[in-house]
Parts: sequence; structure tokens; C-alpha cells
Amino acid sequence: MFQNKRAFKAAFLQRLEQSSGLSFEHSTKQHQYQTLGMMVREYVSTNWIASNEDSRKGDHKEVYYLSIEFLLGRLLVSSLVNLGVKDLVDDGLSDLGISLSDLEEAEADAGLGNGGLGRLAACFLDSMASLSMAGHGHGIRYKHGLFEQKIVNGYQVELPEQWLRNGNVWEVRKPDLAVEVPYWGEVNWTEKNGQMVFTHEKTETVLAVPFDMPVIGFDTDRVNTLRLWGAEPAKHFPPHKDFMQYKRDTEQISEFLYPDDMSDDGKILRLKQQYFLVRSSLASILRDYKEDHADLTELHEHVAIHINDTHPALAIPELMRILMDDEGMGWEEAWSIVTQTISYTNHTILSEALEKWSIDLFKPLFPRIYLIIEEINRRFCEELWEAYPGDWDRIESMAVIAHGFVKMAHLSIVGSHSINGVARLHTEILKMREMKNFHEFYPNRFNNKTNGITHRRWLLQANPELTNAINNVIGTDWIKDTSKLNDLVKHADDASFQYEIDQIKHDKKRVLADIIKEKNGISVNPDSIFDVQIKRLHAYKRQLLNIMHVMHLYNRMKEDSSFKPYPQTFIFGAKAAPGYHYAKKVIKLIHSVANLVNYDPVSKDHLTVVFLENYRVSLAEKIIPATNVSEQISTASKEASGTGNMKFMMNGALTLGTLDGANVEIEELTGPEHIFIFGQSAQEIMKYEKHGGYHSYDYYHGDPRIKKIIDQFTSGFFPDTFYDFEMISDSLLMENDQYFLLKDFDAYVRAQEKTSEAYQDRKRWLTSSIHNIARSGFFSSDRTIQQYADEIWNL
Ligand code: B1N
Repeated sequence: MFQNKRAFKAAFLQRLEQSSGLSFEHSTKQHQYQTLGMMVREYVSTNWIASNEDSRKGDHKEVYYLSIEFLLGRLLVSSLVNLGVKDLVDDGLSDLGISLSDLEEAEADAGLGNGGLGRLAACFLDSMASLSMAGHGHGIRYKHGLFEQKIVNGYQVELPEQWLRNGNVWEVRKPDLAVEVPYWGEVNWTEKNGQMVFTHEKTETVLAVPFDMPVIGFDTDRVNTLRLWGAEPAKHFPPHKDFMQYKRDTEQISEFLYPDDMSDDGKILRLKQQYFLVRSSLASILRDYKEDHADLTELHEHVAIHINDTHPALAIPELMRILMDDEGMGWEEAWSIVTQTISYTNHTILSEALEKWSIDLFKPLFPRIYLIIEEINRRFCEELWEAYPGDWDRIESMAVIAHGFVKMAHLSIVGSHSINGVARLHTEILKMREMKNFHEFYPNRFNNKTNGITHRRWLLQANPELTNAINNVIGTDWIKDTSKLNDLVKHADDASFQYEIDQIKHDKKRVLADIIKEKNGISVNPDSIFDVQIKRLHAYKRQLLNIMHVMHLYNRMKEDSSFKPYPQTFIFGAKAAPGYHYAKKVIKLIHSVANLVNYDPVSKDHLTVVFLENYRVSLAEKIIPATNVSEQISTASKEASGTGNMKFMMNGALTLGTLDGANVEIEELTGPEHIFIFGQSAQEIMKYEKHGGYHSYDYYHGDPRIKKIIDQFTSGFFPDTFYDFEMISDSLLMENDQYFLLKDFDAYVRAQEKTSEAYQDRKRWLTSSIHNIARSGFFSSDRTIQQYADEIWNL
């Protein structure tokens, strides 16, 4: 049906009428999208079945990537790109008077994740399939993804997201493969032939039903599976409970994605979600495995299970339970299989995000799993005692259970053979500081895997014009091997290539300007510098520093009528966790500054501030190709990696950032002349954190620019905000500016000046832009996944 345009059009029209019961003339965009989606699914089904058969033969290792988040975004166009039929479809549809981009917009944006961690999981799925690896995802089919953000009078309002409203063409529900997940109850044990036999009784059971989605690789027959689990009432519901109540409690488990990507939310429901994912994934993985293996003794040779952060860490005790209670293995044998099968990625060192669960909550919910964790802890502490006799402090700091809590990162380290950080700096901080004791004890378990992004979505799909321009100068080999993008360096000074790059960027900026006009009613100048910060709103990411710089420029213009900065458009996109009050105030502040500078005759032709509502994957795809300056300004040491930084670089933006996360590696690759680095280093920040010596009041009193801005927060300078920004000024002064904004302010202002100057030297800027594109090949998630495969999973 995709062999040629004629066949495609005929098949499309036929299916459209069959499935919608409407004539082509009366069909809606939604019908047309659904039809095209079904055609894609039908087209890949043969390869999907073949890939599953191939797995069954068992001559290669299967990887399972367990993640509480998969931030997939839309799948129609990426599927067409990967199948190599996008142009054909585009062409065929336009013959019929339909635009592919309209159908693209008819698809819901699957937002089953908060930010980088969830998007990384989605990029990894794309890379595993595209490298023809047998690598599958397991996650939760949240009925509602991350909330939809509305801005009302400058304030964020959260609405439930409804991605399943029109169904989901990509999924297949498989009720016959459902799995029961037990909670609560009690554990009993008896002795049988000198062995303890454990049974978990009087449980409350939930049914986990799999929904499978095909993961289509680029230029390969490989089709992997993303299996998302949905919670439904089980056949045998608890007799003592009201059924309606039971149904609600059950369905709640896969109702909402937790909208907080940092704080360890101590909600019992979140813990239930974690076990729900782990219990059902492992049951399904092992059921498949047992179809061709008599027992589980060689599991680790054929299966790798990867846990994306600690949220699926219960896979460790759960696999122990299965091997011992269901398979009858002894502890040592089971433990050896578990640790050889499981590997773990750490995504943050922020202490708020390190999960720990109170025993009071944990133990009654999973009585058997808790017993196993107790035993893991007992044995581990015994080992520690042997290695460090008498060193109680060290043992206490490393224990899996301590001070009434189960520590999920410790469990993950002890129970897996590999622990990786997500950028070189992050891994070094893990090894030398946060997890120093663990690194000393298990030096060989720690390794780095610098994050990556799929260049198929973030370049081929989001920016086909740039893709073409690249193809015209270096050919197309780089698409299968992105290290070949380096060949572009030879063309960095080539005037005609520069001209083309410039034109493409300008066109993309015009498209974004239209979107901004439509959504925000603001006219932006496409010749201004598009300076963009899009990411979750968090104090450590320092959106506040960005907007304070805008206030500074405005203040300068008001004071000095001869100061006319080069026109700059500051674009923000960010969701704040609903309970994160500080973050919400920063959103309000950005709007207040926008209302000031966008309309004041003194500034309006030079400064424009735009806050794009409801930032999500599909919006990122439109913003990133149009960006000149990528803001990556986290307090050094706090951003584990960042991945937006890579997407911008690949689309020719220049980074303005701190030496944090993957920015360090970006700087190394581009060279210091093609990036704008400023601010305190991670070492310096960590020194202040350890020994003190930073007093933010010194900067308030010592720098009149800073004093002026902070005073404006609370002096009624912004009309009708009352006390809104008191919290912000308190964070900077009373709370001693935990993220060192004032310390970095001057350096940031100077880096901004340098950036703006550099932009005005068009030739130099375009050379830098091409250098960034050329060096971005390293950040393809294909490179990352190949390293996971070689060095962690042993494929
Ligand atoms: O993971 C990304 C990194 O690029 C980012 O730097 C990092 O901040 C992000 C609890 C998280 N770390 N931790 C989370 C997500 C959800 C949650 O419930 C923590 N996300 C990151 C990819 O490596």
C-alpha cells in the first residue's frame, strides 16, 4: 500500500470509507489521521510478528527498558520517516487536497512523562529499533498524561490531559496476556523439605492489562514493542470491599502520571504504580522467556533488564521473589542471576529526587517484597562490616534500610551489575561525592553513558529543510552514522552553504513567529535573536536568572536613552509542578515582565518576551529549529545532563550556558569559540555548598543592577501583582540564593552581551552554527544505545 503514490492513494481512499462509513468528501481530519495510522500499523504488522518470532528463537539477548515515563509525543510522522515513505505519503495526500501536517496535528501528543527522563526513554526506544536490537519498553498506560497548562492572567492553571479521547490507533489491547498484581495482605510460611516456603495471602488484587505499541526502526525490518500496562478490576475482587470503591481504587493506579519530576512524592499511589509496573513487566518478560527455556538458571545470558532511575527498582526484590518462591532457587543462586540481569541509570543527584519510602507505608503494602529487601540489607550490611569493621557511620550511610526508610538508590546499586550516570560530569560527581562510598566498594560497577537524542525525530522530522541542505553538501551517509556529520566542518566557511543555513533558520523563525502571533497575539521580529529556554520550571534551571537579565536590559534602556540593544526575543516554555509555588511565581514574573517590555515604547522594538503555553514534545519540534540561542544556564553540578541542549545544537543554535551536565561535552566538541560559557564551575559551587562563604546580600548591596531588580519585585513596580514576588526575593536574599543566581549574574550579563555581539557578525555566527551541527553527531542516541549495548547489556 506504500509501494507507490497510486497504490497509496487507492488504499487510503478505500480504507477511509470502510473505517469511517463516510465518503471522502465528508470525512474529517480525525478520520483521515486514523485511517493513515491504521495503514501504518497494518503495514508494519508482518515485520512486528517476524520480530517477535525472531525473539522467540532466542539466539540473541533481549533488552527490557523499564520506565515509569515514556514521553513519546506524536508518532505518525516519525513512523512515516522511519519507514521511508513520508515523501510519498505527503505527495499522495496533497493530490487528494490533504496536507500531511494537518493530519499530524490531528494526533494527540502522548505526554506520558515529565521531561528529560521520559523523553530519553522514548529516544532510546527509537534507537534500539533503528539499530535492529531486540529492545523493548515497559511502562504504564496513564489515562491522563502530564497536565495541560493554561495561562490565566499570567498564572498557570492545570487541566487534565486527555490523550486517549479519540482512542489510540497505535495500541493493541491484549486482555489474554493480563497479569494479576497483589497488594496488602499477609505473608505466611511453612517448611517443606527443610526449605522455607512463603505464601502471600488475603491480598487485594489488581489486573494489569497490556497495551502493545509497535516501535518502528529506521531502515530496518525490526519492529520492537512498547508494552504499556493499564489497571483494571480483577476477576476475583475482594469480597469485603464495595465493588464501586474497589473499581475506583484499582483504576486509579493508571489514571494519572505524577506531575513532579523532582520531589520524591511520598504518595502511596506512586508506590503502588511502581510495583504495578514491575510486577506485570517481569511476569510478562519471564512468561515469554519460559516458552523456550526450561528454567530461569541462565536468564542473565538471554535477558537484560534496565531500570530507568529508581522508580522501577522493585524489579530487584520482585525478581528475587520469583526465583525463590516460584522457582524454588536458593538465595545465592537467585541473587547472582538478579544482579547479572539488572542494570541501573541514575538521573539526578538532587537530594529531593532521591527516593526513599517510609517502612510504615511500604511494609504493609508489599509484605513479601519487604521481607526480601530486609534480607538484602542484612546480607549487604554484613559484607560492609567485613570490609569496614567498626565503621558504623559508613555502614549506616550505605544501608538499604535506615532510619525507618527504604532507600531506593541504595537498593538499585546493590542489586545491579552496572550503575551509570548520564553525562561525564554527572558520573564523576556520583563517583567522587554523592555515591563515593558505593564507588569505593564497587569500583567496577560505575560507568558513564552520556545521553543522546534521536536525530530522526529532532533533525530529519523536525527540520527536513536543514536535513536536505546537509545532504546536499555531505551526502546521506550521516543518517545511519551520525559521526559523519563531522564532514560538515569543511563547509563551515562556505558562503553558499552559510547562506542556505541562514535562509532555513529565517524561514523557521517566521513560522514560529506566526505561531506566537496566533497563540499570544504578540508580533515578533524574525530578524531579532531568538533566545530560547524551554524545559521544566525549576529553581536550579534558573529561568529566574534569564528573566532578571531581561529586567536589567529594560532598566538600562530606561536610564540611558542611547542604549539600544540589538533586537532580541526571549522565548520561554515551561510547566511548573502543581504544588511548586516558587516555580509558579516565576511563571507569573515572566508574564509581568512581558507585559512591561513588549508594550513600553522605549523597549518594544528591542526586547520581546514570549511565554508559550503548554510546552510539550510537539511544540518543542517547532521551537527548536527556529532558535538562535539555546539557554542552558543551570547552576553548575545540578543538571545531570540535559538533552534539550543537544537538540538545539543539532539544529544550529549556539549554546549560552554553564559548565554543567552535557554542556561540558558540548563545549569540548564545538571548541570554546562556538559556544558561550559563563559562571561558577561545579567545583566552585560544591566548595561553597560544603564550606559556606557565599552571602547573597553582598551581591545585593554591592551591585546596583541587582539591587534595582530585586527591589522591583516587591515595590509595586509590577502593577497588580501585590505580594506575588515576595517569595522570589526571599529565595534570593533571606534564603541566601541556594542556586547562586546573584553570584553568576554579572558573568551572565557579559555572556549575553558577547552573544548578541557575535550574532551581529553574520559570517562568524553562521560558521559557529555549522560547527555546532557538525559536532552534534556524538549526541545521537544511537551512539548512546550502542554504548549501553556493548558495555552494559553485553548484546
Ligand atoms: O533526566 C534527564 C537529564 O538530562 C536531566 O538532566 C535530569 O534532570 C532528568 C523523578 C526525574 N532526573 N531526574 C528526573 C524524573 C521523574 C521523577 O519522578 C526524577 N529527571 C531527570 C535524562 O537523563
